[in-house]
Amino acid sequence: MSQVDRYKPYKGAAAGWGAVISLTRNWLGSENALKNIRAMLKTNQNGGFDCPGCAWGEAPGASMLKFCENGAKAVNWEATGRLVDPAFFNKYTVSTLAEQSDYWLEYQGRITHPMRYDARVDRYVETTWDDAFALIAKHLKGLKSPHEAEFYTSGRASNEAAFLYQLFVRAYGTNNFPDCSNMCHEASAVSMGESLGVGKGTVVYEDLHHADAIFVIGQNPGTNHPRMLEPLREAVKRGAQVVCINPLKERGLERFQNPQNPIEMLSNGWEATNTAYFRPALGGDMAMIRGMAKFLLEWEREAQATGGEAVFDHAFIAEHTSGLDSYLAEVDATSWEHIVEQSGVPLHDIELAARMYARAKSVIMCWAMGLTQHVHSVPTLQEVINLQLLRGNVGRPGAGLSPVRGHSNVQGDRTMGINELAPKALMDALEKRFNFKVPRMHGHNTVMAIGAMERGEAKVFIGLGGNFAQATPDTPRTHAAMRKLDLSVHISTKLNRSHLVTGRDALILPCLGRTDIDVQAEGPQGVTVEDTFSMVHLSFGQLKPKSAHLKSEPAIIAGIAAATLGKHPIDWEWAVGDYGRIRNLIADVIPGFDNFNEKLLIPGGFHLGNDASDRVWKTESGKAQFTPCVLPEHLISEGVRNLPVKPHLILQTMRSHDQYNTTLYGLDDRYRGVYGMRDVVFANEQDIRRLGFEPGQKVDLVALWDDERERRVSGFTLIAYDIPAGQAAAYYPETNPLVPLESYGDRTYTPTSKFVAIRLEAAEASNLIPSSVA
Ligand SMILES: Nc1nc2c(c(=O)[nH]1)N[C@H]1C(S)=C(S)[C@@H](COP(=O)(O)OP(=O)(O)OC[C@H]3O[C@@H](n4cnc5c(=O)[nH]c(N)nc54)[C@H](O)[C@@H]3O)O[C@H]1N2
Ligand SMILES: Nc1nc2c(c(=O)[nH]1)N[C@H]1C(S)=C(S)[C@@H](COP(=O)(O)OP(=O)(O)OC[C@H]3O[C@@H](n4cnc5c(=O)[nH]c(N)nc54)[C@H](O)[C@@H]3O)O[C@H]1N2
Ligand SMILES: [Mo]
Repeated sequence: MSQVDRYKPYKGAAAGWGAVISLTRNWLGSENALKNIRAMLKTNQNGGFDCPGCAWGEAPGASMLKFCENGAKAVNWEATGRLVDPAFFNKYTVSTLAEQSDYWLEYQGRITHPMRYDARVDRYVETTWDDAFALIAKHLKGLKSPHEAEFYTSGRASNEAAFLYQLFVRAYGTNNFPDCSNMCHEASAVSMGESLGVGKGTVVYEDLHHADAIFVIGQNPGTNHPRMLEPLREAVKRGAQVVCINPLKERGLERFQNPQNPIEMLSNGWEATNTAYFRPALGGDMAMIRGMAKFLLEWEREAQATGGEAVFDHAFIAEHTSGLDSYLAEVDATSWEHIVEQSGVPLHDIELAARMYARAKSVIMCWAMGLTQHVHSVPTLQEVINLQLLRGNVGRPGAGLSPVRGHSNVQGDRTMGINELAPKALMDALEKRFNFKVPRMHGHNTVMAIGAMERGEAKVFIGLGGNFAQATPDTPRTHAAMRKLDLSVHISTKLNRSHLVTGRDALILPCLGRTDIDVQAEGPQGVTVEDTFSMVHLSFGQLKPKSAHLKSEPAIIAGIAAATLGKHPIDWEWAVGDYGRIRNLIADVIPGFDNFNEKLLIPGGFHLGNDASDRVWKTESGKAQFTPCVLPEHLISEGVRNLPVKPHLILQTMRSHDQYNTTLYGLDDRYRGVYGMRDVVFANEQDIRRLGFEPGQKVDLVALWDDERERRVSGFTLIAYDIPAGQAAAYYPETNPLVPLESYGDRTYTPTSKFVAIRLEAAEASNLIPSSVA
């Protein structure tokens, strides 16, 4: 392919024929095509397996085959016939493997045997499960304190695996649970927990059918939650409003950009439509939402003065909320100039958004990483909650708050207690049921765990899934920290970079995936997961495991636990013989899971319940809480500590269409018109020229931060793109070297992956290639 061909604006609709063609290419490239198609037919069906893609839920009673292009890619990727066996590891030293790309590493296939790193030959060599468990136990038992170990979890782990894992770790003696959630929806959990008493979404799938307006903020569902497009389309068709707030015009959402059914004329003559697309500054959402609230307040005061229809839901506010007055005082104190300047959205657009919001009886607010990966993500989300409370848009059909989760069971893992700061009630329940002293101190989150490794305080790392080395910020520094470990252990399906950033000892423990048949002592087992709507359901693998040496995640955890703790506090081997036994333990401890095994017989699973959606507020005040957060003074000076020089651009790091987090399925980003390459940076053509560069030129991106460390990625091609002035966008994980470990959200420790101040420098041997994407 010539370089010119690498940039082609995408003309088709999201999930149209382009998706089918890309899918077919993916399948035909697989050695297991037919089998995988058969497996696909069982995805998200009763008796089948839960899609290992995203956490989006199923429409209740859906009988049609439901899978999306990216879910199919996830299944196909896991179900590959290619194998990474001991012969493979014998062929390559770890240093040689480290020279390969992330794409190449995972493409090699499924890992077949437990492997142990042998530093003398710089290779992984085959080991036995017993030896692997004994090595882990030796290290764990040899630590001065249990807090010298870090237990990471990625959000694919099932409820059963997660529950056993946290039980083992707490019985061992620590709450060091860094997890992918720390880098993801932590801000949703913190803000909602504080304001509403529940750290999870308050809506269920059905609500989408009853909403008069759905706001999609900082989220790219066309790529990351493709099944969400369907209810959005359906909403527009029945006359509901879909409002997108996103600096990039994401394909899939773009259809919601153009006025479709003009409904009424606004007072000042603009046409109100039932779809609209607003493009804020990175991190400008809080100001935009504040502006909407300020308009509502103005209109409410007008209504009160003229005896018109109330804008606020006074009955709801009086009965269910607390803190309105101090919140409104804060709204009054926020100037329009500040709002417009910071949001990057013109005042009349903020007014239009407010009108659309106020016109809708029931509003659902959905969001993802565009809102959660900023310094001020918690106040931003509390502002979203404030707005919803003004009109009683919580705990009513068709209304609510919907943080759209990422990994297919990331929400369930938290429910099971994978939490460095778990609720007291959970700790009490564990202590009572299992009769051991549960540690109560704040454990390490992801950023803290890296710090502990860097200081040499953490000595053992165990990763239940994921790719810690690539998903985390400040890559070279994080890798150096990981290399200081005495032991690193990765429970994985596929080879990834984390396996190559070894401690003195290192193990790769290969596990069954979601698609694999899992047979234990009492026969084939299913696992459970919780989707973004708090629906819990069973998942049964369908494919014969690729190797007789694979163990399930629960079996691996049980093996580690038994070697380390014997039968304390449970007989681990007995528990994994039948996962129904683990579920009975869960039922004893975790609220909402009583009669767990019986409830799973309900087709489609059961809803966990959500106090806030029942208008029961488990907050400090016992009410839904208005929070008078102050708008940041300046985004840049707040977001970037002691900025040494003025940034050229603010960079967001995001996903392409052909990736699942650090897993790269391919090198295209079809909807953004990029083919065969990932080292690109999208910027506005005026910005590119203003900074003295040309589209197509290769540049280095240099992050600005107030320490001595140089943070640079090199040789990125500048793409002239439709992106607001002052902004840039590039792919994760390649740009993680630019995110300083110390740059994280207030109260969340979430790396600020959507707000990185950068300067551009001409790359050496600058190479001009044509590059313009619509
Ligand atoms: N196929 C596929 N599916 C996935 C994943 C995947 O990698 N591939 N990952 C899974 C995971 S773990 C997660 S968390 C989700 C992630 O799902 P998303 O959050 O959709 O993922 P990102 O690519 O990070 O996209 C962030 C979106 O927010 C916008 N944005 C960035 N900054 C701002 C801002 O300041 N304000 C606003 N309003 N918008 C902003 C970006 O333009 C982009 O559209 O997807 C899950 N599903
Ligand atoms: N710059 C930047 N950084 C980010 C983000 C961003 O937007 N920008 N997003 C953040 C977010 S939202 C998240 S969630 C994290 C993701 O962080 P992680 O969850 O750690 O990363 P993944 O890439 O999802 O993990 C992929 C690996 O999981 C393993 N795996 C796959 N399936 C299974 C399984 O069934 N069992 C087991 N045991 N292992 C399995 C495979 O070996 C694969 O290589 O990254 C975060 N990092
Ligand atoms: Mo995520």
